[in-house]
Amino acid sequence: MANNKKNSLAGFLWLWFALTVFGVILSVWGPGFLMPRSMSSSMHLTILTMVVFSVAAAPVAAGVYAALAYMLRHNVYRGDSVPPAAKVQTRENSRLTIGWVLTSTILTVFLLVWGLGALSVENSGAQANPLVVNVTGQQWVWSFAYAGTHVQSNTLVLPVNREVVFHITSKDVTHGFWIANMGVQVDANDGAITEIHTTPDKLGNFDIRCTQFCGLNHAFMVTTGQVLTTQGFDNWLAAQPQRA
Ligand SMILES: [Cu+2]
Repeated sequence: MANNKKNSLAGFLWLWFALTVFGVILSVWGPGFLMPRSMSSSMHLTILTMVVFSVAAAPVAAGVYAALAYMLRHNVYRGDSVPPAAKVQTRENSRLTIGWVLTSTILTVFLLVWGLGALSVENSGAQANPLVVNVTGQQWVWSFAYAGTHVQSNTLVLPVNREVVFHITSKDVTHGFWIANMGVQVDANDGAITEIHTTPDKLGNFDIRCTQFCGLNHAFMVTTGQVLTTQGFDNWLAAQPQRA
């Protein structure tokens, strides 16, 4: 009987361990094929945050699934004998209580500190000489005006490795300015200018979508963007028609 109890608890612990390893592997590998390709500093940080949070959550989720499997395996309602783990007193077991309160506290404080740190990195001031792009949403197009020039475009072209500051507004209802590849998402509101910044660091194409339901053609409020080399960007800018 004692041996049986031991085996049964060992099975639970092994399952917990195995599911934790699976969860950690999934957390580290998952973003590579589940998330859009990272093209900016903000998106690198977003993905890193997701990996760290998922790894921290893996043993917790694994514990829940292992406990569920354990209970199903030793089904008291089916008439099996009461499983050893179900006999563990929880309410008056101070060691167990201290253990889970302490673990939960450490985990949540860690997530809070990480989250605040990541937020302050994102909110830190702009670097010297950023590119300023004035973004306007209206039903149902995006337009991008490059500050200091008379260039206005319906596609967003950016130079690589230079910080870009977006000043975002709307001419009508609330829209949502979202560049998935850059980890940039913020509402575009009529009568207000919202600022968000990032530094593109990969060449290539990306999509820009509206994330606030803004009327009939909301689903089609999509445009494309491109990150070019500094020289490529300068050439593109010089080739654009100047609008007064
Ligand atoms: Cu919209």
